[in-house]
Amino acid sequence: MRIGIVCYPTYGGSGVLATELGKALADKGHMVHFITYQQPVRLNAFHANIYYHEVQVPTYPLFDFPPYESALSSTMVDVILNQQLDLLHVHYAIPHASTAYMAQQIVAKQGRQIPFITTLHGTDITLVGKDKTYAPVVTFSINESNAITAVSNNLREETFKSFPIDKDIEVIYNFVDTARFKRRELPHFRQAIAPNGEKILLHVSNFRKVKRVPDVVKIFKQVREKMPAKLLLVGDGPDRPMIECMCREMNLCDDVRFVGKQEQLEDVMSIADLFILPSDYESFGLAALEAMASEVPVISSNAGGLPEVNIHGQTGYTAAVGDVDRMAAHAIEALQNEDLLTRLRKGALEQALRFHIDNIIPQYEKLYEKLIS
Ligand code: GMT
Repeated sequence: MRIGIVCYPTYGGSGVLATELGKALADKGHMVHFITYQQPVRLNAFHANIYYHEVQVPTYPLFDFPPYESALSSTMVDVILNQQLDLLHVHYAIPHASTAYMAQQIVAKQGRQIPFITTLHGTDITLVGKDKTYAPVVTFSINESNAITAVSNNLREETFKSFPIDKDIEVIYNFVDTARFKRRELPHFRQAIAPNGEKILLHVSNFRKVKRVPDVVKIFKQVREKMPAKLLLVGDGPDRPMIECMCREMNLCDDVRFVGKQEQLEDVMSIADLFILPSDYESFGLAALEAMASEVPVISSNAGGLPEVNIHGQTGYTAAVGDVDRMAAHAIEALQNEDLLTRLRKGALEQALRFHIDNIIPQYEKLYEKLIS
């Protein structure tokens, strides 16, 4: 098949998932065309079946807001017609579903029918999409999608609760490439971060409010009071300066390391003992799944789709949003009991294998085939 993929090319989970999906489809012999405003972060190697079409957004003094959506739709039209695409698969509803609809209408005028699939990822529904400034367009373009998928049952339910959707939404879970995310012994790296054998807690995010990074630091403080430990904070975003300040005030700077955005996430995952994700909401929690594939148990909130991924008592622990004490108690319990930690690590890996890339890609292929036929 000839598949056009549209996503945010940055470090966000939706862009990561879309890029990994495109790479996996290309490995299976499909022709994959990424249509994005910059090279997707994880699209970092040449592949004979992958094409990248950059959306150029010309500026003009009149524009306070350059019309990105028009540029994106026009690029989609160009790629659909010139690369004979069979379908478009857009990730994150805003603005990708409405731009796909527009492109679909334009090529229809030229006698080309092309279906588009919208995959909902989370904040496009639960945060941004609900805003009344966007809601009418989001509702319309989701309903006009030829197929809609959501990355968890929770997100499917949230979508039906928030918008009048008149079609079914298929749940196709996110996946992990377990060949990439697998635990490897990296003694030098571990030694550099935890020179005296300290336990390593890890958090990876875009440092937005929804991630509750202050809770990560509070959990770490309680762990640190009980045992030697280090906290690795990976990623960057608006809350980072506030978190740095918080660490200084809590006198934790010697034990907290901010490493910024990282491409070699699998190495970072490999040296961690626990992954912390106390978010206000996660439709899924892709970073937690990647940690679990690396045999790192997860301490998370029980918000959104997280309990579908992180099974309380088996792959780690969940607690109510903001219940820092409970999350810290679970972290301490696991870190102080080697047998328990080993059991959780095994459980985390077993659960990650259920979301193995080979189990999930055929679900997308089946959906594509149904739409094309
Ligand atoms: O978490 C973010 O803020 C980024 C966001 C995105 O769209 O890039 O992530 C969402 O999609 C991921 C991939 O499907 C999910 O794993 C995340 O849970 C989801 N984030 C939220 O729902 C907050």
